[in-house]
This record gives sequence, C-alpha cells and structure tokens, in this order.
Amino acid sequence: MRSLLIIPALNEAGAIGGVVRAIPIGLVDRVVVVDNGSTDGTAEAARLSGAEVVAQPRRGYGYACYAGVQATDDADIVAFMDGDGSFDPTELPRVLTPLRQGQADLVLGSRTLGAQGGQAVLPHARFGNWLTTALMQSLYGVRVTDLGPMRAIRRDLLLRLDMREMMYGWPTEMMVKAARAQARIVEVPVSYRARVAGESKVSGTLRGSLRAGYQILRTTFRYAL
Ligand SMILES: Nc1nc2c(ncn2[C@@H]2O[C@H](COP(=O)(O)OP(=O)(O)OP(=O)(O)O)[C@@H](O)[C@H]2O)c(=O)[nH]1
Ligand SMILES: [Mg+2]
Repeated sequence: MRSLLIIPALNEAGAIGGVVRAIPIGLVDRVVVVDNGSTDGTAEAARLSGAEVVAQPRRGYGYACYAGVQATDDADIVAFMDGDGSFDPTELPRVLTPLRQGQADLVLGSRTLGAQGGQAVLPHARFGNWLTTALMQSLYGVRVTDLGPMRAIRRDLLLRLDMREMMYGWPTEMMVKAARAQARIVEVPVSYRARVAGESKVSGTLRGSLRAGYQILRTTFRYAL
C-alpha cells in the first residue's frame, strides 16, 4: 500500500526541518509539506530537509490539507501531522499500522491516551476536545477521546467523504462523516508537546481559539442532520 504524509504548515520555518528529518526513512512513500503562503522561508526549509513542497496560496488549514490530497493520486493511505514539532514522527507507525493491516479505515492519534495524557494541550483546548467528542458520541455514536490532528485515513474513503470544511472544521468533518459512513475508526495513543518554535495559529491565541472552536462545533452539528 502506498502512503502519503501531508504536513500543513504556515510559518513554521523554525520547526519544519527537524520535523521532516525525524520521519523514519522509508516509513512513507511521499512527504508533502503544504505551504500556506508562509513568509518566513518555511518552503525552503522543508525542501532542504527533503520534503516535497506544494503551495496553497489560499489560507486555511483544510485548504492546505486538501491541496496535499489532490497533489497526488498514487497513494492508498493518507496521513496528516502538524509541522510545529508537537508530534513525534517516530510514532507515525501507530497511526499507519492499523490501516496497513486492514483493521481500520481512519486512525486517530489521541493525545489524551498518550503517555503524558495530553498535558501540553492547553486547558481550553482540552475542554473543547472533551465537549466535541462528547457531542460526537451522542450525535454519531463515535467513541473517541481527542480530535487527533495526527491521523491516517484510506484515501478512497477520504475522497468519498466529499470534504467541504476548508478551514478548522476539516478534522472534525472527516471524523463525523467517517462515522456516518460506518467506517472503522480506531484510536491509538500519541505523545504531544508544546511547539518547538514559531507562533501559534490556533489554540495558543484567542482569535485562533475562538475561530477554531466555532468552526469545530458548527461542523459537529452540521452533519448530524
Ligand atoms: N497550511 C496551513 N497550516 C496551518 C494553518 N493554521 C495552522 N496551520 C498548521 O497547522 C498546524 C497546527 O497549528 P498550530 O498553530 O500549531 O495550532 P495549535 O497546535 O492549536 O497551537 P500551538 O499551541 O501553537 O501548537 C501547524 O503545523 C500549523 O503550521 C493554516 O491556515 N494553513
Ligand atoms: Mg501546534
């Protein structure tokens, strides 16, 4: 099975090189960093460390992820990971293996189940994740503990989901539509730490948190109808 790792990145020049170099050799067939109009040399840093770079000038986490998916049609499995050094690339096999063994259709890396219990997730984000996953359980019957930005999914399933949320609703939409499609959703524990460099776009800022929180909740309700 061919696999593709997509790393959305917006101004992550201080972290992206280390993230790409820490991906175990041969673990995935392609590593694509999607540069969302960074102004700090993220694309160059990613290229220097050996990643392919896809440019997506249109701002938005979902637009970036989707551009990565569209940039290749030769993958069976698509994985996603943040570019800020919060996740440990050597743990990628945890999200890939259940798919490769045919035991899952979507695998979510849960920070809550990880060794540190997601301590590095900021308190308001942890509350938001708890609320969203509780709503997901009652609305879609899916039992998960985190929104899991580090994840992997079968590409054919992802395309069938007809993704529409092109900002911060993207990860939530993938989960609720996969649940509605009766896909096999599996959670695995993953480590999580504070970003290694650069500035937060989402949970570390008030504006990012409010935008993401609103979009995540709106998405959670939208597809329940
Ligand atoms: N391409 C793209 N990537 C984004 C955008 N917003 C965030 N990202 C990336 O998505 C990942 C998660 O964003 P972060 O800013 O780390 O959000 P967070 O993890 O909630 O906040 P931190 O506490 O700072 O880690 C990082 O790799 C970002 O570079 C965006 O609009 N476009
Ligand atoms: Mg982060």
